[in-house]
Amino acid sequence: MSKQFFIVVILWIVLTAAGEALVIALTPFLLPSRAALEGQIVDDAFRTLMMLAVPVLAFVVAMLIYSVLRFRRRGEPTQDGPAMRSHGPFIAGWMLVSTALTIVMIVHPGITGMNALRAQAGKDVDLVVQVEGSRWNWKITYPQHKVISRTELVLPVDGHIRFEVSSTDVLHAFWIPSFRMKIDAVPGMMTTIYATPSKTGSFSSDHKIRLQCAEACGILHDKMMVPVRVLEQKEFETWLSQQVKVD
Ligand SMILES: [Cu+2]
Repeated sequence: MSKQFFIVVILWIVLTAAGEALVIALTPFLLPSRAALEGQIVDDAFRTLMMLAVPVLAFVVAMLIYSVLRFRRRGEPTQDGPAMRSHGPFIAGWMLVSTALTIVMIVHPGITGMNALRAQAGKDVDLVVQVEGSRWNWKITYPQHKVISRTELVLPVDGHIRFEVSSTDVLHAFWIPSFRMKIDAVPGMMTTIYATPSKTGSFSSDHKIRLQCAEACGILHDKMMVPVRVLEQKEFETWLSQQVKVD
């Protein structure tokens, strides 16, 4: 093993170990608060992708650091550098590893994560909530209870909820950051997404618990938000009973 190769490999291992430690230590602080069961699947996928990305980045940085230090030139160059030579085995190895990593990511967390979300979505639905976006507000309907809310989205904790999402004008997107669930609101069609709130909470104490449009839909796009409130089942029923019924 040449000395150059040995130094780069050692540097790579050290940077990878430091990077993985940083991912493990910082991920809980980087991610927004989580308030739905489905969020665990998404967060696990995020962490796995970060951990797979670290060795790739570490290799590039290790090569860069070594090359900058080892092959640095002091003062102005007086002539052209040596011609570039291609390194066939190195390129083949790089392609092979990149392709293998991509396939791993497609299988896990790609397919395994989608299957886990699909299995979660397939559970019995406790509540249907229709969410209709229009520039620049959300209309929230509880069709089973004939209730409409335009000022907040109220949900029961531990209830498996199907959101039926639509739009009256342009593309919007249904997004509750702390649920990690997002889907387009498309004019002329209904899209569905499922979530199971896992803890009580509200926008007033955590601004990630909000329904936010996530599609640039016009000048007031960022204001297209309603606060979310997750209540105990009993409190949710009380809230429903206090609302004006519509036909
Ligand atoms: Cu919008």
